Order: sequence, then C-alpha cells, then structure tokens
Amino acid sequence: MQDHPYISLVDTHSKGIIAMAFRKKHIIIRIIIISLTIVTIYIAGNLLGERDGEEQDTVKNSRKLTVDVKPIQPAELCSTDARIDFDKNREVYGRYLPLSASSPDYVVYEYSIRNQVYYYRKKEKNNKHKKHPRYFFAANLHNNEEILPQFMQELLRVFEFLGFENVYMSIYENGSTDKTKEMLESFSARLEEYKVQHRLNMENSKRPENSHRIEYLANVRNKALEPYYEFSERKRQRRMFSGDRSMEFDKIIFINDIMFCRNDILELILQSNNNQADITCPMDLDYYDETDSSGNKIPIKTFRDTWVARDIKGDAFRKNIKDLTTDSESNKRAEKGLPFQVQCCWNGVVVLNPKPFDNPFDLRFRRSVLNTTECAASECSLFCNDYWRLGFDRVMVVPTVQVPYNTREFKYLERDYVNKLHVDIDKKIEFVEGPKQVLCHPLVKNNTQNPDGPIKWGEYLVDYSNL
Ligand SMILES: *[C@@H]1O[C@H](CO)[C@@H](O)[C@H](O)[C@H]1NC(C)=O
Ligand SMILES: *[C@@H]1O[C@H](CO)[C@@H](O)[C@H](O)[C@H]1NC(C)=O
Ligand SMILES: CC(=O)N[C@H]1CO[C@H](CO)[C@@H](O)[C@@H]1O
Repeated sequence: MQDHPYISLVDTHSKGIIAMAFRKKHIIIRIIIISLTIVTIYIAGNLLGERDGEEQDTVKNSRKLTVDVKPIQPAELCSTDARIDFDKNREVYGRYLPLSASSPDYVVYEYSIRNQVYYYRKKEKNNKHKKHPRYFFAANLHNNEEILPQFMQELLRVFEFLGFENVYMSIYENGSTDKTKEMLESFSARLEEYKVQHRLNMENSKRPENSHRIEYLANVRNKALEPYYEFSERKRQRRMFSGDRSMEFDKIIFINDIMFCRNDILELILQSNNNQADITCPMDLDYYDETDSSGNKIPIKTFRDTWVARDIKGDAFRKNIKDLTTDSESNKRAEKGLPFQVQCCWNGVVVLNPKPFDNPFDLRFRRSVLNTTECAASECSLFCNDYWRLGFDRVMVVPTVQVPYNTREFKYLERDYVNKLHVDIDKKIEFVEGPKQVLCHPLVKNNTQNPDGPIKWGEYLVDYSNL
C-alpha cells in the first residue's frame, strides 16, 4: 500500500476490499479501485481548484459590493400565485442568466434542443477583459403615488439582478401635488443604500401659459436624459482615456409611469440583445368595460398607445389585440407571443441603443420642425423616425410583456398570464426594409392635449431640419 499514496482518499469501507484485492490479486477489483481512486482525486482536485478561483475573484473584483445581501422582496402584485407561476415559467430554462450580474465572471453558453434555447454558465479562466453591460434608466414622473410602490420595488429588483454597480437611475419629476415627491425622496435613499448612481431632479415649474404639448414633453424627456447627455459629452472630450466604463452605457431604458414586474424588464433587455434591436418595446394596455347579456361589466383588454405605434407597413396599431396590426405576418407572431418588427413603438417603456444620443449624431427628443411639411407627430414618433434616418432601424415589439398604467388594470392582467413559453420565443426576427411612408395624426395647435390635425401619410426618412 505504500506505493499507493492516494489510497487514503478512498473511504474506510473500501479499505477492506482494497486489502482483499491486493491479497487475492483480483484483477477486476483492482482495476475498479484504481479507477475509483482516480475519479476521487479528480473530483477533490476540482473542488479545491474552484474554491481557490472564487477567492481570487473576490479579491480582484474591487467593484463587487458588500451591501445588504438579503434579496429584495417582490412587490405584492408581483408575488401572487398566478404571477409566481408565470415568472417561474419564464425563468425555467435559465433564460435570464445571461443578464445576471454575476455572469461576466462566467461565460454563458447557449444551445437549443427542438427550438428551445437553453443557457448554462461556466466559469471562464481568462476573463480579465470581460465587461459588465451597463444600463442607464430614465423616468419622467408626475402625480404617480398609486404606481410608485410597485414601480420602485421592482426597479430595485431589476437593478439587483443586473448588478447595482452596473446601473444609473435618472428621474425627472415636476409639479406633483400628491405624495410622489416624498416617495421619490425615499427611493433616492434606498438607491443610496444600495450604492446605485442616480440623479433625482424634482421641480415645481409651471407649464407656460402658451405652449405646445409635444414641445413641452420633448423637453421633459430630455431633462430625464440630461445626466446621460453629460456623460456622453465628457466621454467625447476624453475619448483617449477610454478605460473608464462608468460613463459608458450599453442600453438606455426609458420608462413611463407603468405597472410592471422585474422579469418584464429583463425580458425586454434579453429580446433586445437577441435581436440586436435599436428600439424594443412591450405592449401597453388599457381596458374598457363591456356589458354582457346579464348586465355584468366585463373589462376588455385593448392596446393603448395607438397614437405612436406603427406597424411595419407604416400604419397605426389597432386597439383590438387580436387584430393588432395591418400586417398579417406580425399578427401571427403576436398571437404566438413572438416579437415582431415595427416602424415605431414606445408603449410604456423602451430599451434603446444609446448610440444615436452620442457624438456625432447627438440626437435629442424634439417636436416637429416648424414651417416645413414635417407632420406634427408625438415626440416619440419623431424619435423613431430619427432613429430610422440615422440607420438605427431595428425596432420591435415583445408582445408577451404587457404593461398597464394602474393597479386595477394590473390585476385584470392576471387572467391572461400564459404559463407556457412558445418554443420559438427566441427565434430571431428577420428584419426587413421599412415602409416608404407612415401614417401621422398631427397635434398642431398650442394648448391642446389631443391630436387636432387631419390624419395623413408622409415620408419619415427626410431630414426636415435642413429644409
Ligand atoms: C406655441 O408655444 C410655443 C412654446 O411651446 C411658442 O414658442 C410658440 O410661439 C407658440 N405658438 C403660437 C402660434 O402661439
Ligand atoms: C412659420 O409659419 C407661421 C404660420 O404657420 C408664421 O406665423 C411664422 O412666422 C413662420 N415662421 C417662420 C420662421 O417662417
Ligand atoms: C406643473 C407641471 O408643469 N406639471 C406637468 C409635469 O409634467 C407632466 C408630464 O410629464 C404634465 O402632465 C404636468 O402638467
């Protein structure tokens, strides 16, 4: 036994057999023992090696935060039985692993069996150059006390998942008369606690007596993106010192005052990555009451943002979810829960490619150019058009992510959670050329809330600012 230095790794029960094997010279048992020994050594060696690796990582990775490690609890409406089932189903194949804060220490591998994509991750040996994706979140808020508890809680859970150190949060609020301001103050304190970089800009500025709604809203959106513009400018000035990632962002997530749960945002980011999209949206919803034969009111789900959303033919979306667009291919995909290409969308929240906001494009939100033939569309419509014109033309809707704007409607949504992922859910979109023209319903006059001009079709790739 002396010439077998590793034999002591085998447990005591096998020792009798070992002795027997060597005494009786049973060749087969001897082979088995040697194999067992080799396997044991291999496993033990691997376990030790892995632990070493992890320790080294913690030391090396100075960005790893030692903040409150208790997982953040989901908001009430995100932890109902129906929602938990729905979320479990979405997560089942390790779907969101590629986005998880710890994944850059690992390589995430993707494979598919019968069209279903699976992920697993494996520690990478030489990953010194691996970069964490970084995300800039922006929101405009005004009198939102109803949605804010869930909004803030679920955003924190998104940040927790993506890594608190990998996000920036910018909020612009103006003139709220409810508890919004206090609530945002406490949100800011929580962000502080988790060491999330952020800016909370709260104002009480009155809207000018005479103003154009879209000009005003474009300004408000730009205010929420101000910190991004500042980073972008500083980045441009110091182009040569590109080692500092803190001013760089891989995505902008611009979020309205919507009701959502963590995975809704993760799903949008994931689909945006999968399809290398420039603009990725969910579906936003509202409900109207239909009265049935016995006089009961039944809430019917409809698509909300028909003013902005344009299908790949350039036409407006319809309210009817079952007949959403004028493009039958898109409708088929929507029905199956598959993402589909569109000309424009906003729909409550967008995941954006930030490049158009940087040098040399320096895009900003805007109203239509006056005294030209440009249609006085929403700042979001013009925003889509500008993306297309600058060549950032991969715009898509993810129909399985659905977001209403109040708690009552968010509760209705539970009935429609689909607890089965379609097998093709990760099939990439084959992007096609855009339509020649888009339909526009202009808002022309000052001091009006709603579109007031005649509906018309027009080209959208023209640079009107040069006319
Ligand atoms: C409409 O409002 C804008 C400010 O939003 C102002 O600059 C413009 O002069 C106004 N136009 C008219 C016709 O009053
Ligand atoms: C633009 O057109 C409006 C009338 O629609 C006119 O009052 C205004 O003076 C024009 N502005 C310029 C800069 O030409
Ligand atoms: C006081 C004030 O100007 N309130 C405005 C703030 O912004 C929202 C839109 O985000 C407007 O609806 C408010 O009128």
